[in-house]
Amino acid sequence: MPFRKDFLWGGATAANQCEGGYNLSNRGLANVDVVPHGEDRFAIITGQKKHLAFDDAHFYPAKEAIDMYHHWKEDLALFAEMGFKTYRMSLAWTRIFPNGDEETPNEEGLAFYEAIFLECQRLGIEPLVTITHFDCPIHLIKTYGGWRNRKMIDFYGRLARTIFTRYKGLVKYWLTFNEINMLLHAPFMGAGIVFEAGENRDEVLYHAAHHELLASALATKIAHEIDPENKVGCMLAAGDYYPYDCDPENVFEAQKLNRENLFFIDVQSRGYYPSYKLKELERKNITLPIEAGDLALLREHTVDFISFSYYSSRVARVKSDADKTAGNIFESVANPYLKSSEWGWQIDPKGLRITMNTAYDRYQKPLFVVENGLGAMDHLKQDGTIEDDYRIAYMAAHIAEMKKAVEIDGVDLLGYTSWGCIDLVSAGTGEMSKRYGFIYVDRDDEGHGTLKRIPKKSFYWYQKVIKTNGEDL
Ligand code: BGP
Repeated sequence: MPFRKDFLWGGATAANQCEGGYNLSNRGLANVDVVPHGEDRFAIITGQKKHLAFDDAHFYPAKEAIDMYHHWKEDLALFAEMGFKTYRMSLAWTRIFPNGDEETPNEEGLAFYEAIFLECQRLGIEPLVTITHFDCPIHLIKTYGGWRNRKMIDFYGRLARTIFTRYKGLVKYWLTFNEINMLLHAPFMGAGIVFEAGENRDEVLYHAAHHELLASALATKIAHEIDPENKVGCMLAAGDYYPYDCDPENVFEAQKLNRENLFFIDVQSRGYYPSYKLKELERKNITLPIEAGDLALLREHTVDFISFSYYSSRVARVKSDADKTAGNIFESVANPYLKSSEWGWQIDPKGLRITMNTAYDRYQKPLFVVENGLGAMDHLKQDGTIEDDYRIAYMAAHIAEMKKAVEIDGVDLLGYTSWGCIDLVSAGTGEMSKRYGFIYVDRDDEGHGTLKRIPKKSFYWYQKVIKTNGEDL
């Protein structure tokens, strides 16, 4: 049998994309609440446009989303019906520390997540918790400038200590930062960074990166101190670069882009800054704000496992006149061998196996695929059903390759959580219509709908996959 007996099958969500209840239980505002959908969204997320409308959560996604705040019990019951062994979710930082820098946590927020974890325990579902999934309290952005400021490490450390203590015995698997490498590509989402005119952007980004890497190591340290049973993972937006062809220039370009993308995991897993990055920073005249004890913290508190999202592979080519393709924030050269999703993300199941092998060869630590899936337009038929065969085909092909990575290549894999197991708000578009779920949620891009949950055809397919431990795809 390829997958281990205790393989963690499940699905993944993020607080800001599904919870709603943005002002309930004394929750504070976060960056993710104030990013509009529509034309400015991409520019704001990626730091090309300064965003100043901080005082109002002015769009419905984070305000109400799919209102999991009030539907979580029903949603967990549906996950249990599918047979989930695990559920990946994130905590809204501002529900626990509304401003981010308080001494005392907000009890209502803590109790909200505790109830969810207790229900998971009752249902036999192991929670996999992302401490921050693109969220940063607005107060910390306004007052401290987000992760550019070293003080963020203390605030994050306090959050980590609070949740590890409170949820001891209920949660064992933790991820420190969702897609930590997004910090370099989407700095407002990844690090609460708003650039000032004339700033050296690279310098700001690498200072923020140093702080997040230290915060991740600190959280790992605290997690292990509080409960040696805790397992802490890093989380990367992954997807190997292929050389466009065998032109050595393109082969080298692929190697360069691959390690560039793996930089954060190199530090989180090996415990030190890789030489290629130190040389790059030297060339750019950037000095990392390293203080006494920093390097020891990174060295001594590396992660227990490597987790990543995988949606597509990418292509590297030195000449930049080639066709471009979309992807989660990353733009890449189009691969002529692959088909694309409705949003132009190229579909490459074999790329998952390749990406898994790269990560396992490099780090020799257990892997966890914590995001993968197809964003598509679903159509609710007159009879109330959704026949998402395209999603089933996508997932079956990816799981088949994942299986080969385990069975043939010997990769140690802890589990698989598909992205957006229930329809939720897209991070990229801020809209509902890009759906990933096994469960349809009646809600449209304008926020209309009954919020009714309807299992899709893929719901019953995934149920069978889990039941047969990946044998029947
Ligand atoms: C990842 C994020 C998720 C999720 C996913 C799909 O980068 O971690 O939050 O949203 O991508 O992206 P999108 O929602 O843009 O389709």
